[in-house]
Amino acid sequence: MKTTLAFSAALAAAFLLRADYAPEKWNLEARDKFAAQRFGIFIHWGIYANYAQGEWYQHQIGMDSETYGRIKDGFFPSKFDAKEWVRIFKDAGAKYVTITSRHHDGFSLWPTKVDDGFNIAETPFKRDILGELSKACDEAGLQLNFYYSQMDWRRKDYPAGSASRKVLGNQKGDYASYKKFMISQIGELIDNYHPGNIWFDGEWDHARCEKGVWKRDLDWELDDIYDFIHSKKTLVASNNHQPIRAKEDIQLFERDLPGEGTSFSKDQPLVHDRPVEQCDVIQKNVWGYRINERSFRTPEEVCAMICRCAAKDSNLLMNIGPDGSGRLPARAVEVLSEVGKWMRENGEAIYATRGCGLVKNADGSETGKTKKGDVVYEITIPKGCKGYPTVKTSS
Ligand code: JFZ
Repeated sequence: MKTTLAFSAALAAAFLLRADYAPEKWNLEARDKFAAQRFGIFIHWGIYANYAQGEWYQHQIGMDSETYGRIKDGFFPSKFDAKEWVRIFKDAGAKYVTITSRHHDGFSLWPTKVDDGFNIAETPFKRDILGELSKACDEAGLQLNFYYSQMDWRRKDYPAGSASRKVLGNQKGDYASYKKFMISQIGELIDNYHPGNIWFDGEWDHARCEKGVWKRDLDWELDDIYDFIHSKKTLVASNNHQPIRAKEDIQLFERDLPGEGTSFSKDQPLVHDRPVEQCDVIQKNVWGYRINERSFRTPEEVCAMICRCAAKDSNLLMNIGPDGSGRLPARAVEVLSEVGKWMRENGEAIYATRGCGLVKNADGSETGKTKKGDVVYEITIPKGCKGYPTVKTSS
């Protein structure tokens, strides 16, 4: 049994890596630059913030897009201040920001020219949120990246899959048309705001893993989309929970330490020939703003997460969901500020290091190791994150 499993894993790996594709020099450099950043802030924001029930609200209550979308006419986040957000992120020690340019509800946070008006320009707010954020990030020296949902709960040309069927019914769609639309939007995003990566999510609407075998009911023709993005010197990542493909530049793990396979990543072998990023939530159970979600992680916990990721040779992308007025939840801001203090003291053990492993000790504490040149950093995370991680240096 063991031999068979190992054998099929080797076959699968050979299949995934066989493609006659070799990343170009700019690409390898961009991957290195990304990996060195180690800590980023994820932002889930859209008109769903006004419902204040998380980003899956439309789906949860099975609302049709026409009804759901009416809330766009009241989207006026008067407190949105890109400079202030970026100041808070930078002060926390983050080196990049990844924001939902368009989530599953299909609403675009920039004045896209290629949709039917379901975007920020068609709200009373009108301002180009991604444009303002991109400018603020540039000024502060942070890299901006874009989450982009492949699944869509609104468009008529999107072919309904296992998750979207609840709102779309058995809509057949027209994938050729939908693909053209995605490529046009991604072209706009890259040309207008030069993101470091496009962070896909939603491919899993058309894939599932049964006893180790992947079943897919739509050919997304990802090679075409990935080649297009690469032609514009931008990296590709996908939160598809699947084994990584040759043309994906960053391996993503959702709410799971890379390689542990404890929950979402159970069917995702860690490859580690490319940068790795774990995304997770600061408000423990939701990505978009939810008014009654108060279970915030403590600063000690967030620092421990950064350390665990670094020891596992991975970035951490920590999510925050701003509210409908454009404010970051107050508790999240407090937590980030404390994380920033720790990062200013200890960032040397995190940024631009390589991870050398993480172990759990008998007393419940954890020890992680990172390395930069000849210097080894030994990081101790107290049991239950009761205090901040401590760092010892040796060479
Ligand atoms: C996805 C989104 O649905 C969620 O809203 C958030 O944006 C998160 C970062 O990504 O979550 C997933 C991703 C993959 C699966 C389910 C939810 N999956 O493979 O079943």
